[in-house]
Amino acid sequence: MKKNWLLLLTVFVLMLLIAACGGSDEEEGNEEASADEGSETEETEGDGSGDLEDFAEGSDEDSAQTLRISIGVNDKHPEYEGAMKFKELVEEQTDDFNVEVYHSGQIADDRAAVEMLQLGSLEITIPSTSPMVNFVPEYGVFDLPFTMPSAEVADQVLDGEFGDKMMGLLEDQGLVGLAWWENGFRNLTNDAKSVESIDDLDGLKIRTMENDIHLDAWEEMGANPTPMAFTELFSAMQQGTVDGQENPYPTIELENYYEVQDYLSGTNHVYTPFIFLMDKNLWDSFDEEQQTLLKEAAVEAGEFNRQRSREVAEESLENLKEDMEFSEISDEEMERFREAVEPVIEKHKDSIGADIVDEYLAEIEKYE
Ligand code: TK8
Repeated sequence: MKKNWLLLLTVFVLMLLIAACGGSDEEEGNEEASADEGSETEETEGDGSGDLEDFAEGSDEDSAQTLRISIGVNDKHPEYEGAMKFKELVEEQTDDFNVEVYHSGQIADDRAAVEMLQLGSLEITIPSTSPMVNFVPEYGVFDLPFTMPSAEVADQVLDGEFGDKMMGLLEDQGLVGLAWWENGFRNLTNDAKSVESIDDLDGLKIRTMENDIHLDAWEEMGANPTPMAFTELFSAMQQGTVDGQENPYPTIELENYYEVQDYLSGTNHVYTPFIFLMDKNLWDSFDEEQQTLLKEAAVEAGEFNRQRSREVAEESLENLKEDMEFSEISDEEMERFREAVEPVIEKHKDSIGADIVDEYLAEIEKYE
């Protein structure tokens, strides 16, 4: 009798054990499936451009540090091409990092992305310098209208002592600047009328970046400017909240602004750099070899971005002339634009820092 009980008990315990083992196999089955799924998705995308789900996951513990890059423009833009070049250069040289690129402001607009770097919730962003005035007022020097004569002079000023000095100002903000990239020369578009003279700007509602110098400049030129994040711009034009905006030709074409704007004017009123930024705490956590690799990759990818930006700018202007009414601004009219904004340069000299403005203008003259 006792033996039977013992036998029964053993069988019962065994069954329990088998049941427990059977459950875990099942789970294992699931993980493999999802891993397959994950890699499939990754495979299909294959270009490392992540989506928000990937973003939320961040880096997996056991392997490479994930460097997530946030940019505002879309995946057709020369800035996106540059970011993918950076990914390629880094991942071909080391297994320490894997780079994910989030375009079209999926994660945040320029200003919010910089704040995320400061909070340590994002690794890299490459914003225009204009929203950076909200963090480092000296960056307003790049927004002084009609000061930069050409992209080539811009390269020399940015890649020289002045550029290094401006990068040095980022550290107090918990940021590190690794390279200067190109957004480009900005031009005006609108859906109300052709703009060939400063008088045509009268009352035109223009979206500007979140930057007081741009606001003051357009006001001085007679327009009615309103600051807005890039991520809100297309729908604002579609809904008629604004009449127009200003951006380089690649952005106007590749973000399809010609679908909601009829008139394009070759104002070339400001040259806007992009700046490649990283969270300083993260940067300080890397060893010298890793820092050198990332810096060199950011600079090399930046050179590629600049070259592409200039090629695309030429192509975009030709394409846009097909879809929009293009107005060249005459020299004498351009002179009137310049005169109109002179008070703005004077007004903002103090907020930027008179020494910075003088040094910047002297550097431009040196290379012109
Ligand atoms: C994209 C912006 C954009 C800029 C603007 O994030 O806001 O108009 O020219 O390129 O940086």
